[in-house]
Amino acid sequence: MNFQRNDFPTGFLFGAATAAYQIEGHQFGGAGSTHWDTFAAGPGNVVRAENGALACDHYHRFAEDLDLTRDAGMDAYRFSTSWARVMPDGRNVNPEGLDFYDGLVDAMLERGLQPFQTLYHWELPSALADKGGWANRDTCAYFGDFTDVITDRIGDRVASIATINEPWCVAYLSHFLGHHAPGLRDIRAASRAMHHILLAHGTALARLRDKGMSNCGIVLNFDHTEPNDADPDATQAAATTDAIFNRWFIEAITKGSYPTEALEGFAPHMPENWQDDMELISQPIDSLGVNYYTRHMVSADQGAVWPHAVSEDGPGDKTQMGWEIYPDGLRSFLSRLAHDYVGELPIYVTENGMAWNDHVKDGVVDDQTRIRFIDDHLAATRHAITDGVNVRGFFYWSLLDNYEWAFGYEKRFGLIHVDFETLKRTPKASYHALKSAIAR
Ligand code: IFM
Repeated sequence: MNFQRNDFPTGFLFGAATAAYQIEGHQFGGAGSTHWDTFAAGPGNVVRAENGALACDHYHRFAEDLDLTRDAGMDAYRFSTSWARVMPDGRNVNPEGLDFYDGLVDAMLERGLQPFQTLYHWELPSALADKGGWANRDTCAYFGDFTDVITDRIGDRVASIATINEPWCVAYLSHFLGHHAPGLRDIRAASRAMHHILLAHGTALARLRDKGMSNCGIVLNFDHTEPNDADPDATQAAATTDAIFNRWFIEAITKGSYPTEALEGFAPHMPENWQDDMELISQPIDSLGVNYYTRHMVSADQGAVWPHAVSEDGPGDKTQMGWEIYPDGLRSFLSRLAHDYVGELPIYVTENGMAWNDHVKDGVVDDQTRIRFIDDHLAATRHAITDGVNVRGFFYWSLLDNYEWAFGYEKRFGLIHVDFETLKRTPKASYHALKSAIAR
């Protein structure tokens, strides 16, 4: 890598991120069925109908995984606490689930890793999905109850709590585009989910404030969006796409409003009196998590219904996901967020990474493309810091190869290779390169 730890401000955190369902093994420890289990069981939804039942078996191997995180010289570890593990039916507590996270947090602290918790990284208990999931307003209050339960157990030891991971994926990708659980293509359900996921954030944040927590935020994903050509309709389509993907959540949280371009489509289907929730949604946060992966080019499709837009991957080199590698987009978002929305508020890059078709050969995974990827995105982060943006840390996605949702186990994002037959962990060349760069 072309940087060293001291190229970043003192106290800048380097870490890796994971999420519960993608690594733990949901069949263990009394966790309840989630809407991902049922989505995966439906034909054509997930590659080979794979699910998170075993995943990386982190449930039994977390000590080894955290040893590897510590040995890489990392400062922090981003993880999520599965609602369905802690409350299998979404309402009643599973003591084993609480014990697991209690031990996990202690194991991080024993290794000198700051625990960065995310409350919801997509494991909606099936019992709540049956009642309408995120289209149902009641789910927000239930999420508040889950927040209370898990925070009462581990809140005294976590460095940071993010309420929701990537609300765009929870709401739009899952209820409008149908690519993630629950796999709906329904504008009414999508409009409600777009609002309710923010109401859940606001509800959880209020519960956390009641407990005196002052290390709270949310993790949003951003996708660099540009018009594909000079056609004014393409410019409009790109603006609408940007409003849905990049502005809806951050504007609600920081300004208490939704962008007009997005409301044009959603307003007729929104829950009644949604405006009354905006005060709760826009309570101040303590930090913002930014997930960034790629750029999309947008063309107009006036023959189609709203949002009259078609997105395609940008023209540059692609990852195994087919996503364009576009580090400038990260710099641009960090600056845009500071300038337009959060000012001096601490920002963490909570996810950035790439999938590649990695193989172990003679005990080695030589992932040079990932080394360049990380280097270039950390350079973009450094540029943003030089531009005056208050970026406090960077978490690579992901520590381990894992369950990549609708793509099953096929896409490998990890710094550490996982053989899904034997579950053997093999640190990749990128793990070793990052370790050398961030060594003290
Ligand atoms: O694997 C996901 C993660 O769960 C959320 N952010 C994007 C990653 C890569 O697709």
